[in-house]
Amino acid sequence: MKLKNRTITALASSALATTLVIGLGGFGLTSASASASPKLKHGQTFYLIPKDTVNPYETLEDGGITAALKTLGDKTVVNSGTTDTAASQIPGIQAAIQAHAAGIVIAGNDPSALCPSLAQAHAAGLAIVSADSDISCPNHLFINQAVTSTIGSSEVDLLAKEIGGSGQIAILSAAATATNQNSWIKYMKLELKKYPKMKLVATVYGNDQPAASLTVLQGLLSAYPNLRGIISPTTVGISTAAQYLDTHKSLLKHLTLTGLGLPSQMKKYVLDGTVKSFELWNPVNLGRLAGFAVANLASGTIKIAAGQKFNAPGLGEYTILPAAAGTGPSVVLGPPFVFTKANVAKFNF
Ligand code: RAM
Repeated sequence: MKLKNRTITALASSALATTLVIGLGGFGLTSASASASPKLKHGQTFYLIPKDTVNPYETLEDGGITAALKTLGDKTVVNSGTTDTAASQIPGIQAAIQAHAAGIVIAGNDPSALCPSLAQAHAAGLAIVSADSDISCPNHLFINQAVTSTIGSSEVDLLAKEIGGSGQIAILSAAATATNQNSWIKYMKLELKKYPKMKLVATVYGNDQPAASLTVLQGLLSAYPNLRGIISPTTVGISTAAQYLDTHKSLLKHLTLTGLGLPSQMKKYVLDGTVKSFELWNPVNLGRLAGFAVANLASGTIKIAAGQKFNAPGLGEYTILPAAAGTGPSVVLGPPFVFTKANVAKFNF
């Protein structure tokens, strides 16, 4: 993907906004921008149910949601587990219902296992937004970080460019049930058809836990000594693999790592040459967009229907897209961004 100065400026300035939002404990958005949504209700409570409460990516996203909702005088409660399973998210949904919350923002650890609980939440009148990782149930809006097919295809294209479009490759993913990674992998497989000499030999799952990611990575390396490339579409997987390759540099003679990472975690490995390029979006902005979306739904200012528009102060106006390719009504934050040695140090998320 070509780097565009405009995009760099936008991402970097939103990184600056991130500093303000996070650095000031959530008071970063101005009242002028908040007043852009005069009809929104204030003083509501929302439950945030991330994949888990320990992944730094999820924490950044939740920080963005909380910052956005604070500008409206709303409160957030984060309630999830420490492992990426649907079972660890169900208590959070039940707690939101019990607390008569106005809405839920959830990153699905599983496409369908959460649906019975979410149906109860919908019946109790809660607005439901999924962000980062979708769920397959009706009656919710998905806030997508970027077009799903583009995330998958661009990761394959990045790796193909680096390894000359040939050799054995593997995927180091997150939880085996994660909706987002599985959708991206589906599009990776389609894109691989363009590269007949690149062969996907294995997909392994580190459950978005550093220790488990390291174990499956080591298994991969011993099972496939001729592996030329690894795509890790998870910030936990790619940072774990980068750390391992950094201390086993002889592997770099034949092995290339790419995927989706946080620039703050990957900077060291890009600057020292362990990783050449990887992708992501701004997770804080994804959270801010999800926060304004759930506030609008809970205030009744928009419906979950294609063409409905809402303002996300500081980010712009967004339009709900029609259901397509297995995804229900959704909103897309923007294109993924490629980080390299030339730009990785500019970002602080
Ligand atoms: C991990 C999580 C998250 C994903 C990022 C790229 O932190 O799995 O869901 O969006 O990676």
